[in-house]
This record gives sequence, structure tokens and C-alpha cells, in this order.
Amino acid sequence: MLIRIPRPWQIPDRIATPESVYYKRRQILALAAFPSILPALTRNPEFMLDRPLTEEWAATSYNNYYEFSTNKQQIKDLAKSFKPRPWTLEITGLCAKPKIWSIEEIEKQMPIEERLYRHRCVEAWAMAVPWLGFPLSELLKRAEPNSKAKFVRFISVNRPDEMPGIRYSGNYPWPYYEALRLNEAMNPLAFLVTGIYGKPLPNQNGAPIRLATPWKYGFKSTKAIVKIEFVENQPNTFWNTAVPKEYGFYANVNPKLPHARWSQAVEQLIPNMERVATQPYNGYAKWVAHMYNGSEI
Ligand SMILES: Nc1nc2c(c(=O)[nH]1)N[C@H]1C(S)=C(S)[C@@H](COP(=O)(O)O)O[C@H]1N2
Ligand SMILES: [Mo]
Repeated sequence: MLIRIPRPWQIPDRIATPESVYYKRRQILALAAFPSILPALTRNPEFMLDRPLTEEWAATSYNNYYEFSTNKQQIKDLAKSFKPRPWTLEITGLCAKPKIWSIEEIEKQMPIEERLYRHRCVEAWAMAVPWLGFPLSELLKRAEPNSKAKFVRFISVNRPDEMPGIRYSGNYPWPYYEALRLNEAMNPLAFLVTGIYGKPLPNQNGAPIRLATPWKYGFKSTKAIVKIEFVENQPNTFWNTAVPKEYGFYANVNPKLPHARWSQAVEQLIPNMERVATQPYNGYAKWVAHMYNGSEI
């Protein structure tokens, strides 16, 4: 694998400011290619970064998506023939107004905005990317969850024909599934993503709709979601079921709590793997720390 490894000082104008010429140009290109994301071109100033944005080529060619492969650099190619449209997302379970949404309805009706978020994989690599999307709460509140609803489950698409990783890693409990506590799902940081770098989400990043919960390890950010369900009791999750000793339910980023096989004190920024200190809640304590008492794993 030959990848260009830019040194930090060679990277042109990657620090994203609202005025970034680089970024404006991208947005104009995106608008020409995909007019329906016009409302997405508003960047929410609440969610800026303390570090450069990861270059687009890196964020879209180094992925985790076990339905395709365990090899991060192969996912982009293997996902080329995946068909993210037509697509429906079902909201169901303990709520007054269950509904099956088409992806087009979601894009039209949800308040699409752009947010710059850090992303921290449990394996210790990290990136910072501009997501397009909307708060998960916007979709959930329209379903009117009832008083029994305490958790929210997310289920990924199950298409073995299009996803070789499902065919060849038969031991995993497919389809991929995850969950949040209801108050985590309603937290303004929890974001449903339909685009990245001013463009529709590429298949390898979870098209057409994926979650971003930036205060948690990346495996909570379910890709290619087809179903969201309100439930009463804490549900099982894919990784907790597959390897219970290594992956808990909460999975909040915590530099002081090592993974069973490695430290979490340091993270490495793709693509040059610069090492930086891990921050509690991945730097999002201000938004989320109040939801926890510190014992969650
Ligand atoms: N359905 C599904 N969602 C998934 C995964 C997966 O294997 N399958 N991997 C998770 C992990 S471990 C990470 S780090 C992120 C990676 O997102 P990215 O490839 O867009 O960086 O997706 C998460 N969502
Ligand atoms: Mo991850």
C-alpha cells in the first residue's frame, strides 16, 4: 500500500474556518453536483475544531465497515457496487407515530446542516471531518416515543449479496446493530449523517445514512441504517455480543480506561498517524458529561 504521507506543514489550508476559500469552492462544486443538499451548506458554528480537518481522500479511503472487509484500505473498492438508493429507514417500537421514511423525504424534511466533528475509533486512529446531516433528535421526536421507551436501537442493512464481509465472516452476529440510551440519542451532539465534505455520503462511509456520536468510540456510529427502534431495556450490541470482554455498551472515549489489549491514552490522526493525547469524551465533555456518573463502560 503506497499512500502519500504529507507532513503537517505541507498541508495547504486545511484548517477549516468559515471563510475558507478551499471550502467555499468545494461547496459550489457540491451544489452543482447535488442541488438537493443546498440547505446543507450552512456550517453550524457551535461545532468547530481544535485541529485540521482530515483530507477528504484519507477519510474516504481508510474505513471500518466489517460488512465489506476487515481491511480498511479495501472497503472503498469493495463498496463500489453497493446501492444506497432506493432506501427506507423505519422508525418503530415504543412510540405513538412509527413511520417508514424514504431517504428523499428525510433529506427534504430534516434541517440539514454541516458540523465539523472529531471521530475516534476504539483502535486509536482518529480523524476530523465535515459531516452533513441533522440532529438524531429531530427524527426521533417526530415518532413521539412513549414513556416506556428508554433505549434506541440502530440496525444496519443486511445484504450479503452486496457485502462480501457478511458472506465471509459468518461468525459475526449480522446484521450490525447498536444502541444508545434515550437521553444520549436525544443529546444535541448525536447526529444523523447524509453527507461528508459537502457531498453525498460515499458508500464506504455508510451511505445513505449513518450515525455520528463523536463522544463515543467509532463503533457506536452505525452505518447504512435501515431501522431505528425504541425499546424498554438496554439492548445487546454487535461488538458487545461478538467480543464482550473488549467492548461495552457505553463506549465513551476515555483516555484513562484502557482497552483490554491497548492503552487509550493516545490517538493517531490519519493519514500521517501523528500522535496526540486522547481527550475525555473525545473533547465533548461540555455537551455530554452531565449524562454520566463515571461508572459507565
Ligand atoms: N454497519 C457498520 N457500521 C459501522 C462499522 C461497521 O463495521 N459496520 N464500523 C464502525 C467503526 S469501528 C468505525 S471506527 C466507524 C468508521 O467510520 P468511517 O469508515 O466513516 O471512518 O464506523 C462504525 N460503523
Ligand atoms: Mo472503530
